[in-house]
Amino acid sequence: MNLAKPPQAIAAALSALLGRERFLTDSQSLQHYGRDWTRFAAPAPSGVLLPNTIGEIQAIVGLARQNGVKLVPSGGRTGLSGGAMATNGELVLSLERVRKISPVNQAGRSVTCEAGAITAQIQQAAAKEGLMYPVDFASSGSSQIGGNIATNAGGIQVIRYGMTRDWVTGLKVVTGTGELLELNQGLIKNNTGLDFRHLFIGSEGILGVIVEATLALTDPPRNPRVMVLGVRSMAALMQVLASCQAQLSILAFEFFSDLALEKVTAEHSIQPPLQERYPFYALVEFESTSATAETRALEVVEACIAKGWVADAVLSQSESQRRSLWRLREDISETIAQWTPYKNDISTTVQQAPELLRSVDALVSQHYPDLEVVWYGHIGDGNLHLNILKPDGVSVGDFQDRCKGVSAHLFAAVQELRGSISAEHGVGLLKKEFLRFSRTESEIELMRGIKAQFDPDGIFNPGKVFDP
Ligand code: 2HG
Ligand code: ZN
Repeated sequence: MNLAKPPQAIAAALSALLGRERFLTDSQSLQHYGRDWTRFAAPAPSGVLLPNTIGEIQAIVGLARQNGVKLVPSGGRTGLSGGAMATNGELVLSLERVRKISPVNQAGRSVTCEAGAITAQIQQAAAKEGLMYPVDFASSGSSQIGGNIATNAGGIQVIRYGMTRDWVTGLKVVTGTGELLELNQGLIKNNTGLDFRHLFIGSEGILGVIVEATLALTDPPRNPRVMVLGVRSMAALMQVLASCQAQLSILAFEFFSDLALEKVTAEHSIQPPLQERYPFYALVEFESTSATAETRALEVVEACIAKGWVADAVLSQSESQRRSLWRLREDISETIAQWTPYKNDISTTVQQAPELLRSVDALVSQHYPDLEVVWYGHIGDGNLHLNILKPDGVSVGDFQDRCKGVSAHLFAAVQELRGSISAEHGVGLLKKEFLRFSRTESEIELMRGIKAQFDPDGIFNPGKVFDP
């Protein structure tokens, strides 16, 4: 690893500000804090900063600005596009100590928390008061709310509750000038010109650093139940989605392929959910609000079986069975990480999802006949995760080069459908060379202009999303 050193002048000032225990330069810390969950670039930060307060963050930004030093804001580093990677001598600005969660506001149904608060702890704080923060995903035990907001994280119940953006009612951010902005103050109603909050949500740390957020909360669903359905084709999957949408109170509609199921069941030594194997599985979660809701769900499944769309099904009979069925879907990403997968995270409108599936399927059979391809995702949101597994004996570099060649075809197909090359993981380092498949040159130029307004010296997360 290339061990860059922080410039002398700033090193002395940072030591004075944070002390040696909160300004780390040992190689283990640089490795740990310099990377996220992606494995395609080597971490090479020059130091790691662990501020305790927003005031310290402002002081750090002031020092970085005076000395031309770059900062990479860093949360739980569970991202999948390299947005929190520090690969070029930057200082990592970790939010992990700035993590206070204030008491839940019952009347306002909201909670204010500092950026380093862990997502699951916010969910627990809300649950204690009988409320719910509904943006949920497999990494919620280690992801931090600031990172979720910076990437506008999605997850497994977007079909019902939307993305992170839909739950942020207030933000405090420190911009590239060191100024602290308070955006929307937790207000539900505020029509006073441009809403900068929404520029920071999904900005991937390029405009400044999110330091605090106020989040809206909602009621938890009543009696959620999960069904796993064996499905013979992707076309049938979309018919099942339409039936469930029309007749059930859906909380999630996810899918995974048989190879995804095979990997997860082998990894955890568990039984597959159905007696036989099918090419695809739909995981449907629905709210069972009345005595008739379960009967209605069974009727929907029976009708789908009669039409030939569903081959077999299982319905959770207890909370523990519901959780076990969810693990079949939620554990896929972590299970396949051992194959250093090349990840695609694409979307179209839901109505165009069958077309997306068809064209992606054709490209996969043409370009990857020899490789293991794992399909899964939030198909109820039109979002598909396509993971290509690296075969043994092939270097990460060679594998990535081969997959990137195919990405150009894949993203052209996405562009044709006016979809997105990054539905929920962000652009970061990994997808920036493909950004033009989803955004026009003039839009990217506007983004550069907006960055220059908030971060005139370009100190925040340089080289992420687009080149300067
Ligand atoms: C999921 O939906 C996550 O499980 C991760 O967004 C997807 O690893 C992936 O490709
Ligand atoms: Zn996902």
